Amino acid sequence: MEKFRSVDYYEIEDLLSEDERMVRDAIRDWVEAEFLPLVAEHHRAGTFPVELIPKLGEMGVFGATLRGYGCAGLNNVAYGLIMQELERGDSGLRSAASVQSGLVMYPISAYGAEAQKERWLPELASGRKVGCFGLTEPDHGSDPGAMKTRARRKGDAFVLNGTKLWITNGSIADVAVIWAKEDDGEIYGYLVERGTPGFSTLDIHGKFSMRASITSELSFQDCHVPLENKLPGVKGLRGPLGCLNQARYGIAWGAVGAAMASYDWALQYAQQRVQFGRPIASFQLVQRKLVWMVTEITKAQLLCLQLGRLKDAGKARPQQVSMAKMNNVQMALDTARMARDILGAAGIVDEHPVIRHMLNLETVNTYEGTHDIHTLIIGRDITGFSAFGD
Ligand code: TGC
Ligand code: FAD
Repeated sequence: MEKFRSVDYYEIEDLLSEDERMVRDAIRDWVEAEFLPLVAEHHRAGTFPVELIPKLGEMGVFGATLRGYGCAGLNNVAYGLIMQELERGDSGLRSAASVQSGLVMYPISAYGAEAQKERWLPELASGRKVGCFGLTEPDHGSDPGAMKTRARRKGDAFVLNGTKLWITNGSIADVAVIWAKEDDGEIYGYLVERGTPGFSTLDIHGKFSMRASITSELSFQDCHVPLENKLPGVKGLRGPLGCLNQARYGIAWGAVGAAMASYDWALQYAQQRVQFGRPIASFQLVQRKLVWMVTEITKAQLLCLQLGRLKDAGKARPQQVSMAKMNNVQMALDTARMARDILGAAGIVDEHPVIRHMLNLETVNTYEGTHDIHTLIIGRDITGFSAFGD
């Protein structure tokens, strides 16, 4: 079957600039030529093609909206289109890019000292170095404000103790952005380098979702981090949550990519698969599913395009990002499940990409704030009442 077509039912193409289209097409071509031939094997093996990371850097994917320090300085719509194309390949590929960009380079750029920016941003932009982001803990996922990880000042170092769980790229990261509480009860960010005594990692196995992505546990046992590795520009939960705005924005676009890939595949399959002497695409119930998918994909495309324009104008609110993440990921998950159904038994094997997208999207629904947490963020915004108890 043809790899990808392009879902554009509402001529959204015309709303993009030539530069935005060029960036998208370059990433799309690369994903088709270099990534798709590898992904099924990595998915089976539960590995990530780490050798592609410098290539992503070369293409300007990492920290693409940042200016200077070797970053591409693209607008947010172009960045979103990159995320869409990477996730048409696999959610794990988009994850690697959004963690590096939104969760590692963004906090260094927004909250870091000049020396930290000069040291890390060019290396991360080029993909010569890899970063990870440690917020979630075994006992604190949706409620990171209650984290247990502690950073205590001792002489010329902060001493970190605690555990971070479910950390993308944890074991391959050269630098980990770790969020911990000091004795004043406030949360601060620290850059912890790989090899720092007291810092160890362990990969999580047995995943049925995000198999082509590395997910790790990070442990800190009396881990001494130099004073100059603290991010000086932020204090409180607003620090990590500010980073999540960036990554959630990328996920809203990425989910559309996974949905487009699933829909494209199901449409072609339905046109070719014959039952009762006719292509299954001719049956009304199959058409209803395909129509639902293309309609919801179109609405999601418009949602994230307008969000990108708002972001470029400096007007996007975190609650609007929550709406796009919540809606688009649910849409993508429903699309992938319907596409899997249209493929019948063929839908359960990895010869077709649909089941891989479907399983990945279970994670995407959960990470970066679960679907229900985003519902409650929007609920708080529109009603003025918090369901979180504050
Ligand atoms: P709350 O009282 O709402 O806020 C505390 C402070 O933070 C500020 N704030 C934000 N700032 C920037 N951006 C946002 N989106 C913000 N949301 C809140 C807020 O103004 C306040 O500031 P200040 O100065 O007044 O103190 O805090 P809360 O404890 O009630 O929590 C609210 C809640 C539940 C919405 C929040 O904790 C939350 O979003 N939970 C979800 C956790 C989450 O998303 N974790 C993601 C971990 S990283 C990850 O999953 C990476 S996956 C990577 C991949 O592979 O792609
Ligand atoms: P919980 O918070 O325990 O939630 C369990 C269920 O309870 C959910 O359905 C949730 O919606 C519901 N719930 C919780 N609170 C409420 C409430 N107040 N009202 C209603 N329902 C509620 N984290 C990082 O820090 N860095 C990473 O790089 C990272 N990468 C990840 C990669 C993968 C593959 C996965 C699976 C997770 C990753 N995470 C990462 C962690 C992720 O952000 C958390 O899993 C997520 O925030 C949810 O936390 P939890 O799993 O502890 O679920």
